[in-house]
Amino acid sequence: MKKILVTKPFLPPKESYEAYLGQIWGSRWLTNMGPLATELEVKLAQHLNVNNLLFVTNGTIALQMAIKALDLKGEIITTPFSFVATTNSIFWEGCTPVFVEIDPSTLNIDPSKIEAAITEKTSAIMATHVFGNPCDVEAIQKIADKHDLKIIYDAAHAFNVKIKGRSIFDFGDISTCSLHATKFYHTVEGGLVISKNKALKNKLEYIRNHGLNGKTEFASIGTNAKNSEFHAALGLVNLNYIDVILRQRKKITQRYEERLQNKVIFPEWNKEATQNYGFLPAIFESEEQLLKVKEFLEEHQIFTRRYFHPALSSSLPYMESCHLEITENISKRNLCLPIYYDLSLEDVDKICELILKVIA
Ligand code: T4K
Repeated sequence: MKKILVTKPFLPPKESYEAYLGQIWGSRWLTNMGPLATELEVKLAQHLNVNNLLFVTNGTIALQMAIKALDLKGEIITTPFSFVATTNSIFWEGCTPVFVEIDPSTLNIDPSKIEAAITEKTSAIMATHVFGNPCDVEAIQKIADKHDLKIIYDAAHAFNVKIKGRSIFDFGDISTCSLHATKFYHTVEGGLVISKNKALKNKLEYIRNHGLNGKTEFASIGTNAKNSEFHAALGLVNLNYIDVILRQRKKITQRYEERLQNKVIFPEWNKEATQNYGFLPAIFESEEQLLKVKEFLEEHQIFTRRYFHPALSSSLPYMESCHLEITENISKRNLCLPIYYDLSLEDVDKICELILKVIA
């Protein structure tokens, strides 16, 4: 029986990558923002139609850099329904995460509950566009303006998504993205930091390179968040496949939706936004039902993932637990089903059939 995992990284034809290897061997420029990393930054900024984009090592350091560049202190309001990197980055930068409930239909932070969590120590809101589904950016911006707070969007899942024709990375003070192998578009390991103005971009550029401004002068504290020519090369090749990957993932998503409609709940997508079909979250009636489905699929060598369970608000050993009813409920019932570029529709049918056998 063949194994089907929740995701499988896209790889282009080997020869297209090898062509870049020739260039790297010729130049002996391997890292420290070489020609390929620089070219990738330019091409990504064009593709996404954003200014002030930086290519970095991964989506986690991108978040840490964002907190550092905005000089955030004290409390940061955030979502408990995300990958642990969102909360970790807040802790890592010496700030305190304050969790706010999610909206059970979109799975994103519920803007109507943010104001009640604001204290005099709050410096920012860090919200995740979960599974690439945009948060209510207008409502969040209004709250931030009223209380003079910064906004960081963890857009790790949201590459290529647009809201009313505008890149999702264009909202908030800084948006970050993950270009990890498991993502819709990837550079093996990689991340992006997109900031709203040139001054912030300059600051982030220094931070990315040890705080150096030029060769000997230090502009600020810094870290090493530079990515390599090898990663950039794969990014350059993969950029040519975005449209075909998107088309294929859309077909797969639609097939799941057709087969499973009225049997599971799919999160409500932001009506003004496009999708990238990066994940296939399905919410089951109960945790018990989800576990039965998961186990049955595993018996057939099909592996799903409980992104994001357990909820961050009740599971981190370095943080006091808090009980958030809606988040915990969703977190127990959400299962991410397999989706990747070369998953066949026949396999999707088979997965759905098995699921229906359990829940019908
Ligand atoms: N913010 C959010 C909201 C995020 O979701 C993430 C990362 C970040 C920030 C941080 O970004 P990065 O620092 O990672 O750039 C995975 C990814 O490692 C992680 O990037 C991602 N989110 C998270 C949602 O998922 P795991 O621990 O679930 O990955 P793993 O190794 O279990 O892989 C998942 C599946 O993919 C497996 O079934 C096997 C398959 N796989 C994986 C890899 C790495 C392959 O077939 N080939 C591979 O090379 O975290």
